[in-house]
Amino acid sequence: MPGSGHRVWRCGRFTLPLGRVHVMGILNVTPDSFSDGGSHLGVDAALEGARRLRAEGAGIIDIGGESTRPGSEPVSVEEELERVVPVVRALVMELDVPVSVDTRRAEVAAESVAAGASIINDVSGFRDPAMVEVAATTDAGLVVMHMLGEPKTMQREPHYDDVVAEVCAYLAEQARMLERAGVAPERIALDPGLGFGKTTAHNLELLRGLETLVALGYPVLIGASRKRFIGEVTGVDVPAERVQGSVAVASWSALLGADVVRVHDVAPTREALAMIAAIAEDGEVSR
Ligand code: HH2
Repeated sequence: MPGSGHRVWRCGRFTLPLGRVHVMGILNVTPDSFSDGGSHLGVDAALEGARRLRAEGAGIIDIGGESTRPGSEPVSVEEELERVVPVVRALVMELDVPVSVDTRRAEVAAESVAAGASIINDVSGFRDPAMVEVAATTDAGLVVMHMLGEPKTMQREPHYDDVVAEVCAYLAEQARMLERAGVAPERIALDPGLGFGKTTAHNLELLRGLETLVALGYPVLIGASRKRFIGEVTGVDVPAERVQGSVAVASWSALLGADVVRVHDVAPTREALAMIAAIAEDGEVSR
């Protein structure tokens, strides 16, 4: 796979070597994922989900307490804190794996890091100065994602003159801004935000042009798993059945130099990546 050399992604107490692809397993603690029940039931169900992801070989677990699907309404900070922080705390106690928190809220990010999370995954790309402050005052790894507008409105006729150039320019500028705020560059990973204010054609163009993003020199994360554009290409309507299309995108991304893939279906993704690694003869077949 193209050149990550001996670079690393620093995420709190974890230093992730680049040059092999890390699988980030998705653990959504939103009510639509784990139906009704109080917060205790939420923690138990989340722990069980995390154990399963880990057993399948996830190297990072990403916890999200707010749905960012197109058209979704934001939840209150209090509710997000209640959903996410106890799960972070429980997971960090039980599993020796970097825990990532998928949030746009500075309070949620700060409390999650205090509870042991190692990565802040911000789908709004650290636009909020309070988020930048949290980034600068912790040592967590950061995922800086590109999103056009807000989840509620982002799919209303998104337009770009050159989607690859615009997304890369935005991410490079956000990375520079974080570095100016005092964040070490080895902590920063970039994500083009597939499906976040992008048509199917935009998503495909971003994947085709992935090397331009990789060339910026930061670790690159790709989150395509089960997304609508995969359904549009493959004709598979049910998100949970979009496994093959999702694995294809993860494989393509790995070949073009992505460092992390964020997925629901960890086991099949790992199998595909192991096969690619074996063919590439980099000696890391057991990833
Ligand atoms: N996609 C989703 C959520 N978080 N984070 C990053 N860095 N990159 C992504 O592509 C990304 C993300 C949306 O997917 P999902 O978790 O399946 O849905 P929801 O946000 O509704 O929980």
